[in-house]
Amino acid sequence: MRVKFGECLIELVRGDITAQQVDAIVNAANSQLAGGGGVDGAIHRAAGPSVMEETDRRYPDGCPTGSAVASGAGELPAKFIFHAVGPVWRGGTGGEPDQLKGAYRRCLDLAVEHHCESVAFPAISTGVYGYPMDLAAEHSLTSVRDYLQDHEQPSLVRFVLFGEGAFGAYSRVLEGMTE
Ligand code: AR6
Repeated sequence: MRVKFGECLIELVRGDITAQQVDAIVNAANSQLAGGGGVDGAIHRAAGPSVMEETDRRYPDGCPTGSAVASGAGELPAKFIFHAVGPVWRGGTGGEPDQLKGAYRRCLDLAVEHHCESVAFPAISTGVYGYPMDLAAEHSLTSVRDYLQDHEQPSLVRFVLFGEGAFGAYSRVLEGMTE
């Protein structure tokens, strides 16, 4: 599914984020940038050890929740990896929506700074971090749409969704944005 906002496109696909042919892929990292399971594990396995070496060297203090940092992409087809730290879901009253939106916005700023025309995101925080899928779809798509309407770049933002549930939730929200 694809929807245009001005000159920019938001696209939803099902699949594995490590296989994406885009300028930058986004990792769902933790604030220590210590690696882990889920998307993080898959990205580091596919990219090889140079990525962790680089993040250890450049970001010894990690990355705060709601933000992101950039590295090279090792053996992946992308040019960059943006390591985004989404919030752990604690019921929604601890600022989780603002933190999730902030993580997406910071990645889009990094994309612009690094001259990336295309960026692929996973559904940050919806795995181990427990963010409810419907709310994550609404908050992340709203954040990206607002950014594209304000900045008119990057040209392509692709959400790479792992399961049927994630794809359905994001599709419903994106469809609602076209009405
Ligand atoms: N491609 C696309 N999506 C994926 C992939 C993949 N290869 N693998 C899983 N997903 P998660 P979080 C989906 O847990 O909730 C790590 O240990 C998955 O189904 O990867 O932000 C980190 O080190 C889910 O919908 O990230 C952190 O400690 C979504 O990606 C912590 O998990 C995100 O799930 C971050 O947790």
